Amino acid sequence: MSDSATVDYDGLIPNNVGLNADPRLRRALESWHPGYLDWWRARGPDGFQDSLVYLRTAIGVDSDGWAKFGYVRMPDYRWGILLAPQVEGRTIPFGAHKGEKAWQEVPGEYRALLRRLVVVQGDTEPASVEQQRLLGATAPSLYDLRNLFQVNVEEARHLWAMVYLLQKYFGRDGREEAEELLRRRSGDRDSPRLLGAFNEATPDWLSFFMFTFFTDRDGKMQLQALAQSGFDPLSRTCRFMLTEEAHHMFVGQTGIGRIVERSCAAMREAGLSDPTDIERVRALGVIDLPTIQKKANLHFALTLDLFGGEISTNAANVFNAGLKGRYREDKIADDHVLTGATYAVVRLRDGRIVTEEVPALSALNMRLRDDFAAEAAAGVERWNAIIARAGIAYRLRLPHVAFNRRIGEFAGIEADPDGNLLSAEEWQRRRDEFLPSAADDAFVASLMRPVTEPGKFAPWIAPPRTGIDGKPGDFEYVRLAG
Ligand code: BYC
Ligand code: FE
Ligand code: FE
Repeated sequence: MSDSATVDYDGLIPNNVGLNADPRLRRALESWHPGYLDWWRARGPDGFQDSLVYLRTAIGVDSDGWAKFGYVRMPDYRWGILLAPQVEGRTIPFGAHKGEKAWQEVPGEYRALLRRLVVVQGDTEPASVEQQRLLGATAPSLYDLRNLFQVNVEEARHLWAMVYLLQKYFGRDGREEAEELLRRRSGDRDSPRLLGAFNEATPDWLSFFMFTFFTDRDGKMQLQALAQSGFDPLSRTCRFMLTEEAHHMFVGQTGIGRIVERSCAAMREAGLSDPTDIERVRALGVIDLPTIQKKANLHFALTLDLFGGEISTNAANVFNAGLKGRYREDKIADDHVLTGATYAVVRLRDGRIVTEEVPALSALNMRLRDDFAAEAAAGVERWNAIIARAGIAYRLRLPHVAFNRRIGEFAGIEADPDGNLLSAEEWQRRRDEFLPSAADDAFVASLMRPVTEPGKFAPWIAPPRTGIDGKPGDFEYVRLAG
């Protein structure tokens, strides 16, 4: 058993899980490695594979000094297997086994449930890399290009994190699942990724920033819930993944913030006071706020679907089993068993949207989603503060949870962003008021021209306040290969 905080960097696969002492596992991972590299080259970032990218690489698992920065060619990135340190005497924090010793091996009765969670988590990681594959060609700056690639290599490391669990703890099925993770493909008709949002396109940088703001935040919430797991290796893996996740959401929060800032500044400079005068705002070469709102509507709804149904026996089962907890379970003051507790769920009843108390165990997806929505709303307010500082009368907001859903209570109805139910006809007629229209997408696409000179930014986005790793504004974050 390895409980080491030092990372072995000598072998093919950097790790702190004692790979050298486990030849069977090492062979399994080493034989998965070539297929992984093939996947990275074929489905990872298109181009740029010979460029030197100023990336951070995880080198330890201590809270400070866990990463180092340096120029790396992406295929040479040291994707490693890193677990947060083992907590001595840890017990299962919730569910029917609460208080028992945390599992170091897969509990036989929950093998299938656990495998499913690991596979779903693992599937999203390469999916996001595939979705972002073409964005490098239109990056608004070298700074943004570098951030894209940082997110990509870390999501790919998250795939390694799950593949490690599959290969170490799930034998033959685990090895098969690890192959399947490289085989399924985002958006593929015959072999799509498992969850809806991970089969959507990420066609432009506005979408990329929305994705990292909303969908990576689902990643954070789900990883937080899995970090509570009574299956200790899953908990430790997820705890370390969370250290990387913060940067992904930073990219989204600040990316949209910089777009909003630039749009507002351009309007002021031109003396435009009506942010909904889309034609005139667009003529300035910046993205109008209503289009940003529509993109937010799209990505928020897609991400809400990732939480599963509001009422879910799957969620109750994985909680009872001690496999997946609530967001910050360790900070919640209740019995952590939840028999008899209730939770308020927004539901559809007789064609109306109502709030209803239901057994808390069946509402765990809803609860996690509420935690997500509260955090997302706080992030939106930071964008609104930028708009307010510019003296422009406009507010961005999250749409109602019933808006444009494909999973759960509201999958079968249509609603506007205020939560008013609409007939199918009215939805069709008014769709383009709520979601990006073909014309909106075409306008955003028209702005997507690459800027590759150090320190320069595309005209639709403001520069960041500070550089990565304290670097100055004109730092060459990516040295493009000839
Ligand atoms: N699309 O009981 P229900 C990340 C299925 S993101 C398609 O309501 P459950 C990342 C469901 O599988 C975090 N199918 O839901 C972010 C079930 O099928 P079965 C990823 C869906 O099971 C950015 C049926 O519908 N991690 O890391 O409680 C970049 C009934 O489901 C969807 C996780 O999600 C959907 N959206 O909840 C990179 C954590 N939703 O079993 C990375 C692990 C539901 O009847 N996963 N279905 O055949 C889970 O905890 C759960 O699987 C879910 C679904 C929360 C996703
Ligand atoms: Fe991830
Ligand atoms: Fe992420």
